[in-house]
This record gives sequence, structure tokens and C-alpha cells, in this order.
Amino acid sequence: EPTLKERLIQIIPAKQEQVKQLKTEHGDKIIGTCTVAQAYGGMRSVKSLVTETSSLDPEEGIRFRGLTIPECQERLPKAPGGAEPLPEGILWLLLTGEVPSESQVKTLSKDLAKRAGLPKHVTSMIKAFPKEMHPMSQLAAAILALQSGSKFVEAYNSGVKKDKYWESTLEDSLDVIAKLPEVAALIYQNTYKNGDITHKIDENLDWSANFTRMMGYSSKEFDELMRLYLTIHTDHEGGNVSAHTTHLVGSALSDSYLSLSAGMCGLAGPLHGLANQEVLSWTMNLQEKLGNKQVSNEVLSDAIWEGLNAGRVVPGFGHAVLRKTDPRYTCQREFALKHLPNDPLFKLVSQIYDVVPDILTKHGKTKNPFPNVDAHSGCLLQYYGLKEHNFYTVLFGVSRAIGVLSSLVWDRVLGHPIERPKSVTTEWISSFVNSD
Ligand code: FAM
Repeated sequence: EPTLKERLIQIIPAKQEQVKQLKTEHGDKIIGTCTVAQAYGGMRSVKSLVTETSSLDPEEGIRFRGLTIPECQERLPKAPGGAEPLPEGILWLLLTGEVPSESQVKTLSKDLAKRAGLPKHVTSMIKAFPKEMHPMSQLAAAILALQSGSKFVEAYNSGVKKDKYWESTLEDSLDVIAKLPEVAALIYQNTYKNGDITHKIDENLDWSANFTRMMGYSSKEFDELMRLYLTIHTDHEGGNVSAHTTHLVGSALSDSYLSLSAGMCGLAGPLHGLANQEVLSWTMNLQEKLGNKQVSNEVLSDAIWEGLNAGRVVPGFGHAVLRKTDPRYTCQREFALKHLPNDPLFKLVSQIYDVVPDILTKHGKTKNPFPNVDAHSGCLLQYYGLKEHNFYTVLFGVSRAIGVLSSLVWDRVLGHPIERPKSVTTEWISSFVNSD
């Protein structure tokens, strides 16, 4: 059976040919337009990016290379005795568009384990970070510091041809994905625990289980949760802030480290990845305010309206593209129903799910009153003892790296150019609309 790189070498020529043909034969076909409202409105729905790895439907949610989340849960290889997909499997799927075999995933796990290990300057830098520095800032900085090992930079400087750029980008991407669990675990240990990782990477363990061990967790159920978590947060097509930023920075031929670090800075914003930390703090505040007991839907609704009326958003609800409950929310809810049905916080999260869509509909502003991925993840993590809210977005980031770096590899395969859309001024728009 071919390894990941061997399989990519087999697949790539046909895809390059297809894109070349599309560009020459249909290059002038219009796939989207842009209105004044869209230009001012964050380019919502403007079709102007190509991302191969996943696609988001407003009603159905994400499909990774054509597969829904339940299909991934069913078809991707699992750990022995496990029920959730291994993140290595989705990495393979996102890169190749194919479901890997068990043995291909095992080989990939071993390859990642071999690539793990941090240079000394990175470990000492993380250890020197003050505890007050947000873990996402630590993550972005650590990824930047790892850039000293970039194989793309080496290849570029030695004059490697453009059609080979993808190979060193793949190497860098696999290296950084392999190293991220240790980076994240060290940030965790440094910020909240005694400062050191005691687990040594085990080539016979999967990438995710090595990660949880380094963080100091060894429960089989938590391993399963993390495999699911690290699979479903990988990718959400190309226009979200972390994916688009990684692609944009990468389009300047910045390597995987520079591009990913930039993407992580975007993920750290409260309207994007940081929402998962905000959700748990918000939910626990609500729990405390309600006297840590079960209350009626009316009492809960009143408490939620209070925050809304004070001008705050309900974190974890709404989405720029989705118009239904996020399937990433649904699969986490199913995990909770299976493993922690009686957890008081899960019960509250469920009750919030019962009342918030109606509240946000009455509130009348948001285009989507349903929950997104972030509305559920914190509740699961805290159940297994991972209670440090500020750390949650780092887990999101470790997973997101898989998606955005797979996309970056394809940007290089297809030779996408530097991104440079045209901007206009308000004066230009004003005279344009008046000239009609
Ligand atoms: N609670 C209260 N108001 C909300 C709301 C919510 N959950 N979601 C949207 N709105 C408001 C929004 O602030 C805007 O108000 P203004 O016109 O006063 O500015 C209005 O409804 C229209 O917004 P929209 O078009 O429905 O949403 P956007 O596409 O502008 O924004 C989100 C999308 C996700 C940024 C927005 O829904 C939000 O702020 N949600 C809460 C934060 C959150 O959960 N973010 C995580 C998103 C997640 F999927 C991720 O990236 N990880």
C-alpha cells in the first residue's frame, strides 16, 4: 500500500491537469459577483476562493472531501477498541480525498511520532512565557519559533523549482502537525501545572493519545473525546478567518510555520475560535446565577435575555454561513448523551439549546439562531477535568492546523498565485453607484 506521499504523487498530475484545463477553457466564466453590501459586509457568500479540502453547506454543514461528520465517524479508521475516528485519518482524507486503510493510518501515526520533538530554543521559550500570557499567543509565538526548521525555506533558497514546492510544504506541514501536541501540552503544563511533560512520545500510540498523555490525561474515554474533537475542528472550508489567513499569508510563499502562526492569531479572536472559551465561562456564570440548580425554561430564558439586553452576544450561537444546528455541535451532543448524560453542565447546555433558538429569533438580529461547534466543546472538556477555559482554543488550533495545512499543500500543488483582490474606496463606490 502506498504511503501518504506516494499516494499524493499518484493523484496530483490528474488534478493539476484538470485545473489547468478549467483555467484555459473556462477561465472567463463568472462564478460569483460582489455587491456593495458584500464589499462592506465581510464578503459574505462571495465565491472567490478555491479550497479543495472541505465544503460548507448552510443547511447541512461541513463535508470533508465529500464526507459528512457521521460518515467520517463511520468510515475513518479508529483506535483499537475505539468508536471515534483517528485524526490521522482525516489528515489523510483532507490531503488525498480518499479514506485511508487502517495500516496506512498506522504508518502515518508512526511517521508523525518520528517527526515529533521540539528544538531546545522552543521549549525554553515556552517555559519562559509568563503564566498570564494567553495560551493562544503562546501557541502562535511557538509556531513562529519552530520556523527555523522549515524545509521549504531550505528548498526555496537552494533554487528548487516551483512544481516541487509542494513536497517541502508537505514536509513542513507534517513536521508542524507532529510537533503541535508537544507545543500545546508544554503550554498547558507551563501555564497551569508543574511546567514539565513527563510522557515520552510512543510510536505505538496514535497522535491524539500521545497528546493527551503529554497533557497528563490517561482516561480511555477522554482519548476518544479528543480524537473526535481533533477530527471535527480540522476544517470548515476556505473563507473562515483561520483558513483564509493561512491561505493568504501562504500565498506570499511564506512557509507552513509563518502561515499557520498567522492563522492561529485569527483563531484567537472572540468571534472565531476564542468563542469556545467564552461559552464555558458564560455557561458557568449562568449556572452560578441560577443557584446551581435546575430551573424552568422561563427562568433560564429571563437570565439569557438579561445578557442580550445588555448588548452582549450569546456565545456559541449564530454563524456566518450555517443556517441550521452545526453538525459539529450535534456529534458532540451525541457523545455527551452516550458518555455523560447526567452531568449537570451538559443538562444546562441541553436546556440552553432548547430555549436559545427561540430567544434569538425573537431578538431578531442574528441570521442563524442555532448553536455552532463552540457551544458544546467546553462542557465535554470540563467533564473530564480539563477546566482551564483559556486553553480551549489551543485544542481547536491543534486540530485546525490539519485542515489549513492540507489546504496549503494543495495551494502549492496547484501553483496558486499571490492573493491580491482589488480594493476600492468609499468615494469610488459613491461615484460608481451615482453613475448608474
Ligand atoms: N447573540 C446575539 N446577537 C447575535 C448573535 C448571537 N449569538 N449572533 C449574531 N448576532 C447579531 C450580530 O452581532 C449582528 O448584530 P449587529 O447587526 O448589531 O452587528 C446581527 O446579529 C447579524 O449577525 P449575523 O449576520 O447573523 O452574523 P455574522 O455573520 O455577522 O457573525 C458570528 C457570525 C458567529 C460572529 C455571530 O453569530 C456571533 O457573534 N456569535 C457568537 C460568537 C460565536 O459563537 N462565534 C463562534 C463562531 C464559530 F463557529 C467559530 O468560528 N468557531
